[in-house]
Amino acid sequence: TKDDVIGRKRNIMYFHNENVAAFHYGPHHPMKPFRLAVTHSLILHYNLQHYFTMVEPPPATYEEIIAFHDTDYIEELMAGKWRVVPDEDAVDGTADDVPLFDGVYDYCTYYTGSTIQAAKALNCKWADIVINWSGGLHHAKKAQASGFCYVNDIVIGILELLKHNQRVLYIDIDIHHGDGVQDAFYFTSRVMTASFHHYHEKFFPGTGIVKEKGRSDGKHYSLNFPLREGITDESYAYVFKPIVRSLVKFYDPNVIVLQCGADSLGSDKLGKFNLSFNGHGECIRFVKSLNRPLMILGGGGYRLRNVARCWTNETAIIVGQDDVISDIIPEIDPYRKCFAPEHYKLRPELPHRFRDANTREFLDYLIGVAEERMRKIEH
Ligand code: VJV
Ligand code: CA
Ligand code: ZN
Repeated sequence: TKDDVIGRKRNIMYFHNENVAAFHYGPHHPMKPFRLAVTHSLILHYNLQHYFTMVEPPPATYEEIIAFHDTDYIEELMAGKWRVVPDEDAVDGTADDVPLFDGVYDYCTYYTGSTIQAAKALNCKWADIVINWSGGLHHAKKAQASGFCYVNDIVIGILELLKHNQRVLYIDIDIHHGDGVQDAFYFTSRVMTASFHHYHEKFFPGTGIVKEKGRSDGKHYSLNFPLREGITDESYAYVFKPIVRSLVKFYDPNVIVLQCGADSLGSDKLGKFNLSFNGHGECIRFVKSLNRPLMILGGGGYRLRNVARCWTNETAIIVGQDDVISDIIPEIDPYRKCFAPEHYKLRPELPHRFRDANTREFLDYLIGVAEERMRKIEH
């Protein structure tokens, strides 16, 4: 394909366990696992499965999950009951974010199982690129659920990759800060984390400022790009491309993990950015063009039809079919009615709801700080 100008054709594997889409966080909760069924169906109805090997992986085991998480915490999750923490007033408010719905532990085993098998496929060199749209739950902590995330499949997947790879680069384009992954690897130089996110003191999770740069052996191996609201395709590419290019040059990762949260799109229910399908997809195309073993994960995304559009388009980008497939949603897709308001288009224009508050000076400042840090990590 046109993306593999010098390289050979890249072997792609797609991991999906259909059980993951049947769970429900509860009425009116913004996170809807059903979006994964709509995404998977759209990918199949665009016939993209012709270009990758599709795998239905087993659920993660308890042993695999406790490679990162505390056993006491996981037992709570399995029992479906949070331990009562006396005088912790925060619990009430945040519990709405991470409700203990029916089968919550099983749900975690499905999305995490896919990420683990994806990591193993990269480790064994069965695949050059692996995809798991159900993964990318970047907020879960060692002993605490947070921000719609209970088990951190990304951390568990990276731990698996570290068995065969000296250096893992993690890039996160979800609109929220990838705090759970950053915290897990804050003290090591074997994982470099770079999160691009909206930062505002009132915007969840309230971390991810430039000053968070890693500690001890991990000093300079955490990077944060706290962006202001309304960022456009042009401004985003202006920071993303040079930074990621330098990261690969200076850090020289053996493998890249890319969390592709779709809540950075314009018109997301929780988001505040103005990215289009092309602008978001351009990040995936750019990372792919760097020709390193690559793991593609999902993440946030709260306008169901746009999540399905975004990740279908990005699957097409990965397999090199994005400029070939029709921009009209296939008529045979059983979920086609979901795409009605925008005339069944795959990549409709999205309304710009926020003025771009990211000035050129501010973006240059972010790039400048990051480049200075990156010179310190050269091998
Ligand atoms: O902003 C917060 C925390 C609060 C306390 C809990 N209330 C419900 C909301 C405010 C301070 N949480 C964020 C979490 C965002 C998680 C993003 C996850 C990801 O995309 O990065 C990766 C998958 C938040 N924003 C919006 C909501 N929570 C929200 C939660 C609800 C809700 C409406 C909004 C939970 C239940 C219901 N409505 C019924
Ligand atoms: Ca992010
Ligand atoms: Zn998010």
